[in-house]
Amino acid sequence: MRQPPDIMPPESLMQPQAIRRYPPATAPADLSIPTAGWQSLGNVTSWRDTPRELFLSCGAAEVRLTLERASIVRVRVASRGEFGRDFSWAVIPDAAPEIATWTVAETPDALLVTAEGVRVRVDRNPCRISFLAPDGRAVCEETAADGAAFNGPALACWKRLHGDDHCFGLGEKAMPFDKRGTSLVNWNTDEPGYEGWSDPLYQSHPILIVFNPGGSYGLFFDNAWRSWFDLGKTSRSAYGFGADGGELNYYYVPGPTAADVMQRYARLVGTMPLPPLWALGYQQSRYSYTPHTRVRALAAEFRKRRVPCDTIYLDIDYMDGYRCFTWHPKHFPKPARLMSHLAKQGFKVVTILDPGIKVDPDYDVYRGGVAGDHFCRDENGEVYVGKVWPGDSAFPDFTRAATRQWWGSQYRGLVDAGVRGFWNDMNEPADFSRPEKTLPLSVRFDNEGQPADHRAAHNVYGMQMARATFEGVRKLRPDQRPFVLTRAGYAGVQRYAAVWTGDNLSRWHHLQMSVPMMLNLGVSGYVFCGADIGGFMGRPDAELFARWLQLGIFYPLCRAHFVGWEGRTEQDPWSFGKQTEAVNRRTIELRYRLLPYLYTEMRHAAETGLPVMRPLFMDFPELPDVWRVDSDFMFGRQLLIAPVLWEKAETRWLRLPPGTWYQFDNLDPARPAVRHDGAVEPETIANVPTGRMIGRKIELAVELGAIPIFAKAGAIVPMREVQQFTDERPLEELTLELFPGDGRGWFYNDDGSTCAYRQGEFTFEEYEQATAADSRMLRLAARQGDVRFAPKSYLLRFEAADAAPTEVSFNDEPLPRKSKLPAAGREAAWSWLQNSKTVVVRVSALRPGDSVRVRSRPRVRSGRRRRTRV
Ligand code: MIG
Repeated sequence: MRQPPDIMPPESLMQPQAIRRYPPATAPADLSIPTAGWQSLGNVTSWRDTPRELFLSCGAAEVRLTLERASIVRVRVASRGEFGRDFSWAVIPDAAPEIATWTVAETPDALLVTAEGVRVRVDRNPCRISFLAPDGRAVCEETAADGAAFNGPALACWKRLHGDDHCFGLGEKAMPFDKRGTSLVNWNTDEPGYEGWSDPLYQSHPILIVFNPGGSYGLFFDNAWRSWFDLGKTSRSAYGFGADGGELNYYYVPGPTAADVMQRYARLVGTMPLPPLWALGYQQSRYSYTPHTRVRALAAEFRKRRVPCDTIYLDIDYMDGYRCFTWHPKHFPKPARLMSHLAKQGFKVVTILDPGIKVDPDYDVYRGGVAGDHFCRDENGEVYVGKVWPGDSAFPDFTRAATRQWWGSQYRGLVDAGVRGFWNDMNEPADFSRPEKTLPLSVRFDNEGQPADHRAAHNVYGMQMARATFEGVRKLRPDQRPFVLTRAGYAGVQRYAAVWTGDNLSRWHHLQMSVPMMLNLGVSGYVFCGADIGGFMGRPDAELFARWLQLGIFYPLCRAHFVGWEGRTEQDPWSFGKQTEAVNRRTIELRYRLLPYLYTEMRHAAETGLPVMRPLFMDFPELPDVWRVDSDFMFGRQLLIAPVLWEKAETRWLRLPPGTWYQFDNLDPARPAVRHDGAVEPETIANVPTGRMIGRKIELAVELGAIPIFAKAGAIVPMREVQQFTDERPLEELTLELFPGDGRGWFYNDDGSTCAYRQGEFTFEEYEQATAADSRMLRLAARQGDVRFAPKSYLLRFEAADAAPTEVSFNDEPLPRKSKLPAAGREAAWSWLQNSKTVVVRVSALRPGDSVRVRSRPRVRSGRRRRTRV
């Protein structure tokens, strides 16, 4: 076997790979690197350990294992024995360093590493690394045919797949929900009008979640070069990952549940910061709303028609010749005046920026960029000039700290004008002048002080632009939470920005596809995401837009956006006629009614890293074939959504997960909640124990206005009245939707926009619900924080009641029954709503420990004991 001796260790120390596998050949031609053949790691020739590390020598190659935070094990392999700089764009410093240690035991064939929560077996001949559960069960193994492999600068690693492993995560992918059997590439790409299977797209998240009903794990390949994953495509029983260069550097993230994996991964790369409340309202966008009179008219239309909306986006045409940080002098002559006019009506404006800076000596940002040496240079040291919207453009080097600071400070004008949010587009980075759609690979980057070419910097470019924006805006308005939206990113970008899934199409299958895309973004740690509602390119009809909106109110980022070519229908909620206008209004109103719940769940996500829009396999791993469910999902911890994703659908069927569920379409208070039994575990089928759940198929009628929603038994869902924008009125009364069963629920509240919540200026309430044969009880179990943000009154809605109760009591004191409830703030009272089968109770401020009980039989008085049956 011939190899260039300068890059490969002596042949005797490396083994040719028993099974040869190659990265998928989907790369543009100039990305392929001449290779000398793949070779895998040879035998362990020596080793030593410390309380948290294990060093292995395999001839000239070196392997390092480290015990990281949260029982995560890191593996680094240097084929020539030399590790480069230990640096990551994704991994954050450990906020709470643990002092966990491991022990290493030696056998003739292997080294056995034991730590809390994880075990590792290193086979010595040849060197192969397997991960085991604490009970010794093999979770993620390497056989002699697998393991680390090198080919010149290219590197790879292969591991076993079990028959019942399923592959999720990997961020933004237009691939099937379960990615087993596919291969895919991470190379941020501007892909307008992508389709199912288009790959790669705008973002790179090399975090794989291997779901197995018996125990899941994660594999984070922290390498920002062009990378690939082959998930059982080349070989049905193995998966591999690799990159064109950089280091073989990955993290094994133990489960056992998928949620455990996500929480541990969040410890590594961080979570999204809590967004401002307004960013959770409905957002309206168009390419572009211009001139300013049109923006004013749009805003007025929302308020006149009483369609709630918080945010209007200004796309590239607001700028002067697409020069970043400028305004078009004719179309937007007085931006500050426009902003304050809109702010008075409750609108927040988000403006777009692209990285390409127009080459124009009369343009101060260009001049400043040249003076500060902020632009990327080609291999000859000249500023690289590509082509984007402004024509000839230079590209700031966001991998350089000084450039990020400079960029961040440029936002002053926009911030001062009253712009509230910042949209970063085209930051793959896109370059129209090149066939490969991005800068040449030879372009140089600072790479955080270790100069490298575009191959090393490409996948983090967008992330670092978003970071520069986030950090800059935070500095300019230190008391306000920034809102940044980015198109490109790399693992960890969730710390700086929300993401939308780029240029989708106004087609039914794009609506369908957006669900698995969001779910996989969510399990990849990217909580705050959305797709362009209605589709960006093409034109939806009334039905598609209405259905898309009905799904879109459950995207954490709820934004309608489209290309607005003149003379074609707009994509506003009222653009499709009177009938769907009413439907769309009700749909958006539901989002606003749900805000207390959504905000609470977003806060939970910001703390834990767990997604808000979550796949059923997360909560119900035991449900058969749950890895296939890519159209139903949990919205937060209490609600299951079964969106209607098919044209002209009259019915919608689904299988409910285990437990009892209450169908409460549109969360419509006027209608009764309908009880359904979910999947059950039959003891036997034909006398053979199955150990498997049987899902019950149910079929629902879904007229155009219907949004099928199911609350799980015991669910407690905090809601409020409709507002036209999120900060129209402070929350006075909180509604708690209560469904029979035992359960817990939560409510989080704060000022909605500043960072004071970090100093304890928030209220967090935990409720507890218990249901017995003849009574239902709701209790405020605990309250944390500042009572200032607690509700002044509560409207408790005990849904799905059989009949009018005989008594409703507050802390055991009976409350008066009224045919109509008194206004909030008056006396506490209850009422029975026959049509919706609801017991409504209004009480004023609750203190921890306070409870409300609904009885359907006369109370057993104290003194008289109930007979216990023997
Ligand atoms: O080359 O700014 O994905 O949302 O409207 C197209 C214009 C540039 C692509 C973005 C899209 C945006 C559009 N942009």
